[in-house]
Amino acid sequence: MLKIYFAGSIRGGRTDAALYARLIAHLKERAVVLTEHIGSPNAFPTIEKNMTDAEIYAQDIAWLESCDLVIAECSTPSLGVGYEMAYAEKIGKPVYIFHDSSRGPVSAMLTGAGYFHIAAYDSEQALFSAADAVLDSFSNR
Ligand code: 6K6
Repeated sequence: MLKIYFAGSIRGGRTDAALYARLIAHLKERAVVLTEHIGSPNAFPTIEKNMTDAEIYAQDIAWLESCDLVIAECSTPSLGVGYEMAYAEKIGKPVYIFHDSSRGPVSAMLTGAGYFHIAAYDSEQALFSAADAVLDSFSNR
């Protein structure tokens, strides 16, 4: 089964945590999501009390190395998500970035890189459909 590394903001802000959870549940109908915890309803820092930062980093890098693709929801800017996307680019993993069109463009470092697949969405249904199209393209490979 396809292995997805889902990236979303944690310390950058949990405004979109419920959206991450719904998108992760949708993706899990067809794929394995390695990073299910990103949708945890608990607010930072409650969710972090069981792991050191070094353990979090090591686990996430191992998951990035083993995934088939990265899907990042970038409506809430996050330093960690930016780092993960740059790391994924360096190791050649496909990266699909989704963001809410009403909340402004994503960083020029992403749009300007020429590497990332970037799509703005204007409704949750449009986001799910765009994610489905990504999964379709992988299942046809
Ligand atoms: C447990 C449950 C939810 O969160 C935790 C512990 N914290 C983290 N666990 C796993 N990955 C993390 C954690 N904190 C940050 N990350 C990684 O960085 C995730 O893969 C996110 O995509 C990204 C978020 O970065 P920040 O800068 O917004 O925290």
